[in-house]
Amino acid sequence: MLWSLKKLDTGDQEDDLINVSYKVPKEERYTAHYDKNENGKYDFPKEVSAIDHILISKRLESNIKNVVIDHTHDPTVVSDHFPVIVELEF
Ligand SMILES: [Ca+2]
Repeated sequence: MLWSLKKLDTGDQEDDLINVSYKVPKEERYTAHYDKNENGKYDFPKEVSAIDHILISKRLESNIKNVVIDHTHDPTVVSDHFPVIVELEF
């Protein structure tokens, strides 16, 4: 399981589960903000990390239509997490 969470660069993973984040461009693979310097501001990119994941069965990999991490809100105002969204097509 931990292997799936750490290996984000390829869908060719050795586990039964696929971390869908490999479909997101590297520069967009962050899911959370932590105000490390406690200044109340969103200091990108020093204060972001990838701690939220969606793992799916390898059997569903061919059904992935799109994966996005929604960074449209200000994490100091709303949630400090950015949602991971996977769209599957059947
Ligand atoms: Ca800050």
